[in-house]
Amino acid sequence: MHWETAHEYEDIRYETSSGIAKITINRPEVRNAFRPKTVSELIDAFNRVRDDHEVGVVILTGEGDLAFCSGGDQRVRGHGGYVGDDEIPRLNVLDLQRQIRMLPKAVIAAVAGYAIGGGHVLHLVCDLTIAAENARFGQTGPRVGSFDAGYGTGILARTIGMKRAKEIWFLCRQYDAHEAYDMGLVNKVVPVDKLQEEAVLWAQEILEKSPMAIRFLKASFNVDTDGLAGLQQMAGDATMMFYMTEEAREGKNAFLEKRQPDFSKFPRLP
Ligand code: 2NE
Repeated sequence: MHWETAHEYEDIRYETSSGIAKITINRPEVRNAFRPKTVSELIDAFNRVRDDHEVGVVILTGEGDLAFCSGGDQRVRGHGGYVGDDEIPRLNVLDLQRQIRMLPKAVIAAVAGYAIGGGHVLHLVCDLTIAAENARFGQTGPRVGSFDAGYGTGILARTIGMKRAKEIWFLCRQYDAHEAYDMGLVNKVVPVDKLQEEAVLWAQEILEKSPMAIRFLKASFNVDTDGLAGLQQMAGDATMMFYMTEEAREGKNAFLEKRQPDFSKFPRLP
């Protein structure tokens, strides 16, 4: 697989190859912890993914074998959020979580090493997770004076069940890749040196499928959890499809031609 750099960033790498985008958190010196800039770059890269017709699947991963992501960079945690060069405290990773959920393309987390704290929530909001044998999962919030009680708890409980989700948050233990697999937290466990290859294989299998079907399925999995925002995503997808029909075009053309629309030829199916 030959990855081409699609855009240059400081804290992440954004590469593409044959319909797949690979986004790598590149701060191995802090186990790929994110600072506000890291998250801003991730948001920018995911926006590019959304607009890129060529890309159908994203692999989100961390640089090196030691960590996928260790959550928010505690060195820049200030009063009210994580503080960047602009000195504004932010929790912009929450925006990124929503963006990953709303992206109308599949996102696969490829996890080697630690997926901890906010890094654990990041893999959780991805559609699928491939774990390396050395992967370790867990939340640390109550130990380090933090919590993510949005997707961090809600999606976790929906993924592995309420009791296990509460255990993870209340005890702050770590779980290895096989325990995570048994809980339904990850889709597959592979040797560390096979992780990226396996993620690409899964991405390629998804790429062979109908993009529209994947888009609607992803939206449907999120629609109840995301409430009206989830419904908006799904309804927007339906509008997009409707715009592609002759029936919708008749409405637009009639308006532009200053005539009554004629919808009589369009069937009212059961
Ligand atoms: C990730 C973990 C378990 C790794 O342990 P280990 O033993 O493999 O490495 P070590 O020595 O702890 O870490 C290596 C270097 O990375 C830094 C460390 O301080 C250390 O630096 P040096 O001593 O070499 O200078 N490092 C690791 N994680 C960091 C982090 N998150 N921020 C800044 N520096 C970090 C172990 O390192 C660990 O437990 N890390 C902390 C995990 C954590 O508590 N994350 C924050 C959770 S809160 C959160 O993410 C969050 C939220 O709850 C709500 C909203 C947004 C974010």
